[in-house]
Amino acid sequence: MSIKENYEKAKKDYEKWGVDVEAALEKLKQVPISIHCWQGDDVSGFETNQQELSGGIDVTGNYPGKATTPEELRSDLEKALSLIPGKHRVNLHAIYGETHGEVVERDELEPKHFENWVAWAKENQLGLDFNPTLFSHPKADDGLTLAHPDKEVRDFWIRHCIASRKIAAYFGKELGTPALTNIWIPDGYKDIPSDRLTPRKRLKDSLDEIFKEDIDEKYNVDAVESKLFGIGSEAYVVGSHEFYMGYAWKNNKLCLLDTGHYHPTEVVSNKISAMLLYSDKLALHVSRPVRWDSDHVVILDDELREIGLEIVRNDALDRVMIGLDFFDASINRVAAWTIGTRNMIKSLLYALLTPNEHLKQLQEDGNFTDRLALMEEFKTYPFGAIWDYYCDQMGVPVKEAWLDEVKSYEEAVLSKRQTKKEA
Ligand code: RNT
Ligand code: ZN
Repeated sequence: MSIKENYEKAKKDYEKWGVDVEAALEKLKQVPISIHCWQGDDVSGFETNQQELSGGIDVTGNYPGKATTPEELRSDLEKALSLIPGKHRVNLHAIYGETHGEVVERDELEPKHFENWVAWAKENQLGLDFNPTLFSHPKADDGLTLAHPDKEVRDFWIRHCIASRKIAAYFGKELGTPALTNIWIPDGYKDIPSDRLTPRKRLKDSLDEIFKEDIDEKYNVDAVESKLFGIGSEAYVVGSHEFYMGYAWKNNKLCLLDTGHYHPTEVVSNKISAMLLYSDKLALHVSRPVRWDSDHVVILDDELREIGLEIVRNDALDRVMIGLDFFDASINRVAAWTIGTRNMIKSLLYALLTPNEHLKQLQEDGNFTDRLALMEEFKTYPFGAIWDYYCDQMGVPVKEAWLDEVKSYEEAVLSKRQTKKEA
């Protein structure tokens, strides 16, 4: 049977439950995923005086062929994007600026250092998002930045964050779609603090300074990302969930929830509906923690499906800014992007093909038997046939065919990089 025939047959199964499959695919096409550039080079960036990765995050693995120049990274991203259905966004970090051999301090970064990215985004019809980089830097070596006791250090990072928001506004203006600027800082302590409040007061003040600079939300939208612990900040993180949730809601900023930043049995899927009751928008870093905040490549597991369902069944596709955040250096990096992003999209499709209204009604009626029975049965509905058809329609490889393309790319491009380096 052809892809189309399989699709037509599968469609009937879903239509029996009142699911409009065509409308679901139309909706799915409109949802941009913000793809993080940093999977392509293990969060290295292109700073002239490049520092080792710090901030309590870690990338493990040494799969050959990582991007070491902006051209390589963009080429790898293009490859991945050609294997992912839909129009998406690329999420940059400040360390990905291009200063052409010049040392430019982070508080002096300007839009011009990102003009190649913008030109590329225009060519590829992509939106861009942004992050100030408050790690991998001598001024972050003691694990404190915006909450640092030394005002000079704080001021440096405040200036960097303001510079970043301006760069993001430039993206927004040039590309006609607002950039999301997400502030994440590593600040915390390895061991039990004797004072939890003072650093939090300082972080609050620093954020106030950063956001004093008024930037049109047509061009830039701000988010803040919390965390539970990091390597070296096991006992205490200044920017905890409650800290940023309070800050965001009081100051009209977006809360960004990273799926690896909560207690092991605490899930982001259960937070979405609660948070959307009190704020218009929410941002996500979809990641996969394995025993810790390990940032494994996103797979189609229960939690990813539940996240997709929560976004779709609450009609929040335009209220939740979906971004990805994983970095695995032990596998082909283009494959990592492709796997993770295709899975994110699959979870949304799965949710769009679920008869959510019917299931909601069962719950209202107290019919928990049918609720459980149907939710389980829908798991083995012919979802794959609809997904294949969607990929085909969107002009990207069907099923695992994308893997051959990654392998050819590895042979033709990535493996040459390795040889070049060894030579
Ligand atoms: C770290 C945060 C943060 C980073 C990126 C590189 O725990 O998740 O979002 O992963 O900024
Ligand atoms: Zn994150």
